[in-house]
Amino acid sequence: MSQIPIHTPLLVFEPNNWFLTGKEVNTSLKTIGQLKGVFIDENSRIAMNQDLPVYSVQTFQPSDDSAPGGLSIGNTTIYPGKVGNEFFMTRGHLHAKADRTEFYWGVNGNGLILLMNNDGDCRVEKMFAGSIHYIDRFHAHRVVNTGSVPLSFGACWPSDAGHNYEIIEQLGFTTRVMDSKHGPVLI
Ligand code: M6P
Ligand code: ZN
Repeated sequence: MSQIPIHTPLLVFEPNNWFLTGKEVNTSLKTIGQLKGVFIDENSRIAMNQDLPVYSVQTFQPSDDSAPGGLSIGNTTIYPGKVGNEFFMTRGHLHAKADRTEFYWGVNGNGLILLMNNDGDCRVEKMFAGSIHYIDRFHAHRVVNTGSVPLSFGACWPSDAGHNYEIIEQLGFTTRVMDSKHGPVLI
């Protein structure tokens, strides 16, 4: 018999419900009430059920390793829905250390990722199960669920990247994704 132990993995990505399970996975929910100022139609947002979930975020940072070289992994699920005519989406952020990059990959559903550079130019890519997206340095990033089922995506980023939400709160994304008679449109 081998003396070398075989360990169970730290984390499991459940293929049936797109949920990360593991001892130190942190799970949080963003509700309509927590997303003040994120959507263009603030009156519609205020009129909605403030406890309605918009998206859940799961993150795992091995041993709290935020020293350079460490990686974190996450899983985000954006529920289908709209505020006014604007599709549910993440807040979006730039990294606090803005030269840090990230990968996102689509796991379920359909949507768009917005990648905005310092000049406010937005690159928009389709997100779907199997799509892979490279978030380059100095690019703010946000994901929009344009479909009728939950949009789940994975993410992997340097643990020391941090989140800068202020810049998005002040300047916003130059591109928004709205529903229309003809389907999703970019404005
Ligand atoms: C991904 C990662 C996380 C991020 C989450 C939700 O899982 O990029 O770092 O927190 O998406 O995005 P946001 O923080 O912009 O709401
Ligand atoms: Zn990021």
